Amino acid sequence: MSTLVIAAEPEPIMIETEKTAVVIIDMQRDFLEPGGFGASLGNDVALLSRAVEPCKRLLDAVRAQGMLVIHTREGHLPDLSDAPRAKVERGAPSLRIGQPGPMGRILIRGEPGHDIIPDLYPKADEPVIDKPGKGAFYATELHSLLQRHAIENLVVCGVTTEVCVHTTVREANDRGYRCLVPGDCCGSYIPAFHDAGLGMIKAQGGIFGWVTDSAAILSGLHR
Ligand code: TIU
Repeated sequence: MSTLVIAAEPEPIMIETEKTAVVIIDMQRDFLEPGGFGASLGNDVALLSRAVEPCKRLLDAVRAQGMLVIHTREGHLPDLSDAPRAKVERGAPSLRIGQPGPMGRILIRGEPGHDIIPDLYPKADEPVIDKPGKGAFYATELHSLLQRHAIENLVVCGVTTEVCVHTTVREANDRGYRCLVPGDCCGSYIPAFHDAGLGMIKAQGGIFGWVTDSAAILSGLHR
């Protein structure tokens, strides 16, 4: 077991690699590519692409260490039985969840748009958590999976910073996990919300967790 000290705000954090999982939130074509759910809500999806390379570098490094890597995907069953009406009713009617788009039905499990982008594709042995909500703990097996692996710390990456990353960090914090968020491995359609989201995590002595960047984690891993 190796113990890492990672430079972070509000203070450095010490983590044991075997008790730490890297969770990559929703790096799906539906959020990062034109014609998907993110675009249907009126967003410029190109803003998310800057998180891809840092995530890739981090994944390469943590995979080499044998750390647990978990991916999540937001999406719904084809019959929409797990999609609340309040969620489906958002956005222009022709572009709502379940409607056909260039990458298949929007935000529906099994459709091309629901898949993870090729650059960050999960390895065969990495768990993929399908989630109907914004948080990765709501209505999923994530907590029991982490408990089975005796995980105490999460490195949370992905999109979007203030929506699914933030909701997941809040859920994880209430369940007792220490959350470390590398800001350059996260992205938002709204840059000010990205900054504010990271600010909220580390404020008040780290009320939800720690904020760092991929370079600090890589340097902690290689020290
Ligand atoms: N709209 C938006 O910013 N995000 C989402 O709907 N889902 C995730 O963040 N994955």
